[in-house]
Amino acid sequence: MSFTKISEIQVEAEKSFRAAQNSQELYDQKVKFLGKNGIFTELMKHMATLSKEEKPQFGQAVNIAKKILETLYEDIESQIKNKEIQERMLIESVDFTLPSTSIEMGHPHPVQKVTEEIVQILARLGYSLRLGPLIEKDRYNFEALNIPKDHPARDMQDTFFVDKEHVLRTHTSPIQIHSLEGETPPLRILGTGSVFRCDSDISHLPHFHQIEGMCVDRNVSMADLKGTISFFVQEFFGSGLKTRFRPSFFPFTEPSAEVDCSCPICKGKGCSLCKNSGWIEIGGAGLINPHVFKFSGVNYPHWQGFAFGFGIERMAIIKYGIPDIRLFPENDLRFLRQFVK
Ligand code: FA5
Repeated sequence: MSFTKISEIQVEAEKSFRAAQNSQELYDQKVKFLGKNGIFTELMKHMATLSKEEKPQFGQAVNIAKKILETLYEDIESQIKNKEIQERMLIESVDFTLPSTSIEMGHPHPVQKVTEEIVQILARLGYSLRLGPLIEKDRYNFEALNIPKDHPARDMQDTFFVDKEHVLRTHTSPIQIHSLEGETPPLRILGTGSVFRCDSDISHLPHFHQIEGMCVDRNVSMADLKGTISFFVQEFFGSGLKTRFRPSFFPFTEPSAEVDCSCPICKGKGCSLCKNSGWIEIGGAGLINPHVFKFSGVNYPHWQGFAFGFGIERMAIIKYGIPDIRLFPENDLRFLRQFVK
């Protein structure tokens, strides 16, 4: 075994390293020449056949060749790895010119949509929005609205009691009282939000939504109330619809009326929604009862007023011909998606 053999193998290894096309091929060549069972390890076995003087020189020559090859390997490896990273980045990089995958956007719930629509219509008549607590003192939900304890009118609204003095508000009318107590007339306010009643069937929910309007000013009459509601009905349901008042009773308004509008589906001709009557009930209204002003310390008859209240789900049912009120809280996307626009 001559020293030339070492340089022959070194040259062959260098050639193989340089010929490698990728890091795996390069690694295979490293194993072949420098590995534990590689050609250089084989070479070292010939040491036994050498003389005492030749042995250290041979060993040193093998080690130098190995060192040179290891350095060369590292250089080529870093070049190949860089090239591979560049190639991978080209393949895997994000192509910003591709069309995006569609992302489904959320949209307002029909109750919110209808609320916003009503608020916008009445804002044009100078009404602005107020909110109130969902848990109300008995005083605000009943007492100050002229519904004393043991008054039969309390049975009109099946109440969820929180404790002896607090209820889940059964209507948005308490917002009237907060406004009368905290603000100075003239007032045009809207109160809206969740209300709760122990009630559940095809047209009643235990948790539903109302919107309430209150106008307090000088010389307010039923004609002003009717004019306001007629304007609203035509703007919300469509022009040409009529409004009618039927005598009714609410302790907080006097006189009181149930408000009907001509059926927006059949335009008054008669259909299943209006039960062939041509009319459909949308809420209650009336002139503010002087007792309510007295309870909240407002100077009556210097100030007078009217109020009206609608069920929001009911307004949506009428406008969109929805067959069952229970669809609103179900959150079935097939139902909700119909209100995207
Ligand atoms: C009231 O709640 C009065 N506060 C409205 C009012 C305000 C009258 C201001 C006068 C002046 P009523 O109980 O009728 O009234 O409810 C009003 C509307 O809420 C009804 O016309 C109906 O559309 C809706 N509503 C009532 N109960 C339910 C229920 N359980 N589920 C869904 N909607 C309901």
